[in-house]
Amino acid sequence: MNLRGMITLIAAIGAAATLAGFAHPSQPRQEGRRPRGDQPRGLSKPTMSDTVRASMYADNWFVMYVNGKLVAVDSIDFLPHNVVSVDLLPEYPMTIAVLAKDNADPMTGCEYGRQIGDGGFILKFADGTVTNATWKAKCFHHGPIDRDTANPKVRTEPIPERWFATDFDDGGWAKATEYPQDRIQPKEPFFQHDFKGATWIWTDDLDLDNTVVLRTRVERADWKARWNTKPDLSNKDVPGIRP
Ligand SMILES: [Ca+2]
Ligand SMILES: [Ca+2]
Repeated sequence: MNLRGMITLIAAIGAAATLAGFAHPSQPRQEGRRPRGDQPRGLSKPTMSDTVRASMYADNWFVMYVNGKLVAVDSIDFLPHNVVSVDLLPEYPMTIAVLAKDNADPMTGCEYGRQIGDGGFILKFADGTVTNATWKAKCFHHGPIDRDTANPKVRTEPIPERWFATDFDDGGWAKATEYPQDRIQPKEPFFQHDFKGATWIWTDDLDLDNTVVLRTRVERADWKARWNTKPDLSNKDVPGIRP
């Protein structure tokens, strides 16, 4: 090949490369791809290795807030009994607030007509947090009073507006009562999850206290977030989701 032929060949290769889209580094290789270099230096993001798995089982239903934010709702109101597992990005100190309900008619406190049902709640986080008697517990719906199913009456107390808040004062509340597993008799899903070290809790009346709030605060004095990013989004504008 003479010089002229060589120049023609090089020009042809260049034109083909341009058409293929990878000869000009200024062109994005993929449309819509975020160009590099616009992330602040020193940005550290949380990853799944920073999260902990949380597992909860309620007889019969619960809603859970962590650090004032709604993080889990039992997806099944009544039966079958189920375990709810979610991934949490923990930050300490960590306030956990659970509102749990037994299956009980609000007017009578009974279920299946004139039956008295029992409650129960258990929780384990992969960071070692478990339910036990260090938790606080308070009843907001009790009945049927004196186990009188023939003439059932209930006693109620309004649930405080900010029962889930980190700064809510539960100092006057009693400690939770622990219950042995054979008193609760959990169903099969319980045994398919890791609740080792956790204890069933409720108020001191597993049968008649039908709506309870359970709270605790987990301290980790030496804990520091590995990440330095904060959410830019706000979900406080979603009605019914977060206060
Ligand atoms: Ca009950
Ligand atoms: Ca029940």
